[in-house]
Amino acid sequence: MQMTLRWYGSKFDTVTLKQIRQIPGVTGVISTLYDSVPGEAWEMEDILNLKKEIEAAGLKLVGIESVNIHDAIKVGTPDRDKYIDNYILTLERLGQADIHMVCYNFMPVFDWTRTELARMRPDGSTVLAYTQEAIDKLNPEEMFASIAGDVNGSILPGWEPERMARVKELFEIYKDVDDEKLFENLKYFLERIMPVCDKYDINMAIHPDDPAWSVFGLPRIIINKENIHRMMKMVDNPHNGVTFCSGSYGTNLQNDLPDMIRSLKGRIHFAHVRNLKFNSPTDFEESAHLSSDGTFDMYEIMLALYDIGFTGPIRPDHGRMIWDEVAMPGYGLYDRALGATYLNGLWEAIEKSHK
Ligand code: DNO
Repeated sequence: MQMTLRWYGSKFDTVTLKQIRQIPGVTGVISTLYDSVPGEAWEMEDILNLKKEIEAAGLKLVGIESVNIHDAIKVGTPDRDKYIDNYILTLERLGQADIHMVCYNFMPVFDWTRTELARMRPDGSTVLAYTQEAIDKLNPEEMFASIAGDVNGSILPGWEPERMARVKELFEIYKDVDDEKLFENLKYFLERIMPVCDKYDINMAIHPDDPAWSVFGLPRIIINKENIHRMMKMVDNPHNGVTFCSGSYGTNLQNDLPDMIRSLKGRIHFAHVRNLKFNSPTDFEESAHLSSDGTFDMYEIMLALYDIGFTGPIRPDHGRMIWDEVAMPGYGLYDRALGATYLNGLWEAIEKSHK
């Protein structure tokens, strides 16, 4: 595996490449053109500039998270091909720039959902948290307003203010889209992009829906083992794979994470590894990565990745806000650096004990 950190680019991130370079064992970053608009083709020059900046800091641009998908593609409107053509152009350019992993999601309207961005834990750290009760009480605009004060001046992926301003209209365009339709539209998209992925050896890594169930009545399909296997079978190509995100699949305690990993041998193209602490089945918070701080057995998760011969990029995921850091919720430096170091430690121990 290759340990990486997500980096939003020098215009948007409080964390610098120099800091990332100093985390032991982190050799690459996962980045994106954060101000790109879904549906537009990325310019070659912008891709190369991003790559150059990262390489100048002594790191490698290991993959993209995310190239976002235009709503027309998810809804399946008649103009979707134009946006898929642009997506293909972006993939072609990424391939030409020697970038071979793209993380994306197929969640309608929002990306991930949390009901609190700064829940205080007993040690004084603050974390992202979710309660179903809060979701059931609020509509999306109310929820956005309730978390907006805690963003620390950052723009949260999938929760951009321009998008929130159109939230009613977005719900309207998804009104006839159910799970089956979403699967169909995902299949159409994947079938169209696979030839370019084959040509440039680009691994597509779909990110799970987070939380792994329907929110605000919207369909959500990338939520469990059965559905991921359905997705991979419907377009059976090794480039059609997944981002295994323990914190997202793990929101549903029915998901057996090590078992899911073992069933995905050869198709996990990217791993996000983090822990959650459940206070009840419908209330969880994002704990430190350490097993004993949360609910998951992180050793078993890393062991499962080891057992399937995982060699792809991995990153610690959301960190707690600690040591008075002010950063995008979940994406500060300190706790993610601790997470990377802990995951590297587990990996080293697993490797050595298997020799
Ligand atoms: C949350 C992230 C997601 C993820 C996208 C992938 O912190 O894991 O925003 O990047 O869903 O497209």
